[in-house]
Formats: sequence, C-alpha cells, structure tokens
Amino acid sequence: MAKGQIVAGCLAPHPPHLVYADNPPQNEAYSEGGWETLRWGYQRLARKLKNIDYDAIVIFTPHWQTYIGTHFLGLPKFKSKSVDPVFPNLFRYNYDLTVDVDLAQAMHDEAHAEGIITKMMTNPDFRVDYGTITSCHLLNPEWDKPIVTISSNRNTHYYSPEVMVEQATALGRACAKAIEESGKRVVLVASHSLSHRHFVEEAPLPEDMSREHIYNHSQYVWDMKIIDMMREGKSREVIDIMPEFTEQTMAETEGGGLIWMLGAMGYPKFPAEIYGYQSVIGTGNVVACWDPNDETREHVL
Ligand code: 2X7
Ligand code: FE2
Repeated sequence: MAKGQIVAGCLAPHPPHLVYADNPPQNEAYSEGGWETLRWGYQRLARKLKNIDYDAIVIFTPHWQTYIGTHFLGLPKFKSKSVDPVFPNLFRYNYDLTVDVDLAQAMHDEAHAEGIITKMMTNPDFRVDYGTITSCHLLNPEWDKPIVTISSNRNTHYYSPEVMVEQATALGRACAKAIEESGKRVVLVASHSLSHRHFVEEAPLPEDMSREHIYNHSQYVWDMKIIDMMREGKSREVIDIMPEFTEQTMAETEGGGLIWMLGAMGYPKFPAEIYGYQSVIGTGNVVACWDPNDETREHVL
C-alpha cells in the first residue's frame, strides 16, 4: 500500500455570516449577500480542491471545545440542525454529514500513543459545531467527501498559549503519522479567523457592508504580518510568534488549529496561497492554502 499523504492544508475561517450570505438551501435564514471578498476567495479554493484527488477532509475546530482531552467524531453519520448560539438569526443549518471513522480512530490511537488524552464521540445525538459546518460547506459545498472533526482542547485558557503550541504540535505529529499509515490522501483544515476583537452591536441589516470594517489598525497590522510570513514560507516562525499574536489580538489561533496543521505538514517552507482577507464583525479572516505539490501551487493573490 502506498503511504498516505497530506495533499493540502487550508486555513478556513468560519464566520456563520459567510454561509448566511451564500443562501444555500440547507440554511433557513435569508440574506441579500455580503462579504464577497472572502466568499469569492473560498469559491476559488473550492474549485482548486475539486481538481485534487483526495479521500477525506480532517478539520480542527475551536467551537467544539473540550476541557478533558481531544475528541474525534466517531460515528459514520451525523444529521441534525446546527444553530449558532450567538447568531441564531443568521445560521440555522440542516446538515447530514459522513465521517471517515477509520481515519478518526487511527488518529485517536496515534494521539493516545503520544500521551494525549483522547476520546471518540459516539453519541448519535451530538450536534456538530458551526465551525466545522461553515468551513466544510465553503470548501466543499457538495459535501461529497467524508470528514473527521477534531475538538479543541482548551490548553490556552487552562494553561497558556505556549502549552497550546506544545500540545497541538504533538497532536499534529500524531495525525500525520496516522494519515501516512492509512494510505489515504487527506486535506487538512484549520477552521478559524486571525485577529478576533469584534463588534458588540450588530448592524440592523447584518449584511450591510457599509458597516463592516476592521476593528482597529493594530489588529490589522498583526494580521498582515502573519499573512506576509505565510507568503514567505515562514511557517515555523509563524508558530514561534503565535503566543504573542494570540495574546495581543485575542486571535482564534488560541484554539490550536493552525499550530496543529502546520506541525502536521512539517512546517512548510514554500509560500502559502492567499485567496482573500476581509473582516467579519471586525475580526480578521484570511482564506489560505498550503499546497505541497510544486506543479500545482499557484500565486493567487
Ligand atoms: O465564530 C465566529 C468567528 N470566528 C468570527 C466572526 C464572527 C462570528 O463567529
Ligand atoms: Fe469562531
């Protein structure tokens, strides 16, 4: 059997606003659009993924928060309605998704062997978080690939951002080993924004783009620094300054997704493809992809 491999790694933010703005049949809310810079970037990345041969999407989400250990979706099907707790006016999404349980179990077992506390989620009534659903919907609106969702252990808050770097790195190493041994071709997804200070009052019409803007200049400068480093292939350095970035901008990197993904990919030295940057309720969001294949990697933006 050929060795499995990571065929792409995506940084895929999950503001529910983006699904709301898309008006897919699964979502009950109706919008007049909005946030096109991000949505068009996502559409371009989704088209690229269509041309890559892969077996499963593995997604790490900060909105499935676990305080004891790291959990993995562990049943072949999950079907329910996901309602965003903060934005129920925007996101009431009927999902029906398929899980690659073999791959989830293999990652669980390798992580356990690394000394990480792990658990398979086998409650059929478990409601999948909106981070998973939003990023997966925007990257693969057809939902024609099985997924594995990995929970975010709250290391940053329980301990510190530095402990998160250590723990998420170990988890990334374990997942990469499981993928290699599985023989599968896998797309990794870190589902989160960058800077994360946000507005506390919603505009009367949420998609009114005359109200959308960055939260403040220093948050924006931090985001641009991180994106420049991604473009320059400095992924190891991104992780090195992550604790400071997370603290200064309340960044959603606190959940560990990017650390996990870049660690699993062996800290790529090649440039990330950048598909778009835009604020959503003031938070900083970039859609980016690390394509390890020299033949297909592009300079997008
Ligand atoms: O979860 C989110 C987020 N990460 C960013 C912006 C808006 C809402 O929800
Ligand atoms: Fe979020």
